[in-house]
Amino acid sequence: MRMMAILAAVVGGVMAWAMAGCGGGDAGSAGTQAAGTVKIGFIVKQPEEPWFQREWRFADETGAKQGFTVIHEQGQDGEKVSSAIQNLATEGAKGFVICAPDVKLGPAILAQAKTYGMKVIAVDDQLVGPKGEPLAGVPYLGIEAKKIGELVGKTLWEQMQARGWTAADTALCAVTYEELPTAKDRTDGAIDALVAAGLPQGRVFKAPISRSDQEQANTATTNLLTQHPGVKHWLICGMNDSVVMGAVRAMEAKGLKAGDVVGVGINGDKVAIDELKRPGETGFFGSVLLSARQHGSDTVEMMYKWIKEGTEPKMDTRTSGVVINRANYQQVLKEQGVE
Ligand code: FCA
Repeated sequence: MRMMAILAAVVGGVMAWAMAGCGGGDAGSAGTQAAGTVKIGFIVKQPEEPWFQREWRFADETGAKQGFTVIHEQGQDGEKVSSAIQNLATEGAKGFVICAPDVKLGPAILAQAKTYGMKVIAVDDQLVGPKGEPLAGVPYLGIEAKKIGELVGKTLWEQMQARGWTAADTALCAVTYEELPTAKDRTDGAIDALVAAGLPQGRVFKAPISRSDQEQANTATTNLLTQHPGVKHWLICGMNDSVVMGAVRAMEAKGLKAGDVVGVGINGDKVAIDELKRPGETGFFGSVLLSARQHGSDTVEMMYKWIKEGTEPKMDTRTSGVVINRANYQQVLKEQGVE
């Protein structure tokens, strides 16, 4: 009986979900190809973010090399994701890679994909089931979030030591987004590494946000600064470059000097690179450069083999990152073939 009720709720939810998508999508196809060519969708939660544009670019390149078409779709919210999936079905796509706007949409996304016989791979943000567990049957490629966060923490600690700052004068502003597991793992990693190195837990202050967004990070940090006016030097961590940049800008606006702020982002995307290129002082120290190439390229390649040869992708793939700063970013970007 209980099972039936759950089933009815799920089916009802899926129908409402699919109906919400009747408006159609806004595809940006990567060129016209011969009939019979495999088409793969690539849905991203924040198309305006440089990280996702990089992923798209590498996915396109791999498609062009291997002879399949990548269709870009925007999925900023549940309705848009649903429209995107419907649009992909109309275009004849056999599967899609997705970074969803909310990982809890996982079951609805999978159910809708199944109605069209499409395969799903999650990238960056792992889709979850009803209890927050990784969604079964959906391969995932993401970052080693905890380790990358630890690398941020280690870098912040090194900078704190290099500047001779004491724990009494210094605090960590951790811009947290704890509803998203990959974001929580990143900031937890940074906090753990700093505390393990010697920063007292009492010097860790969280500025919570509810989406990866520079504006939100800016507001949350401004509020935090108001609560802790006595802190002389700030360390900053967050889930990515945009978020850390939002915090850095909030500190600048409060009149903190660049020399009293060390922010380390994650992604190594345009937001970070533009800041590293800027002449003069800024509190944005560096970033952990991730491999957008692996994320964009490997996911579509895995999908292509899955569709074409029936080769099931590895269920869980994690990628690593390297620290970039003003001194090494040009060299590292060149080595990695970015920009
Ligand atoms: C998340 C973030 C992106 C990037 C990616 C690997 O989706 O929103 O900025 O860090 O993970």
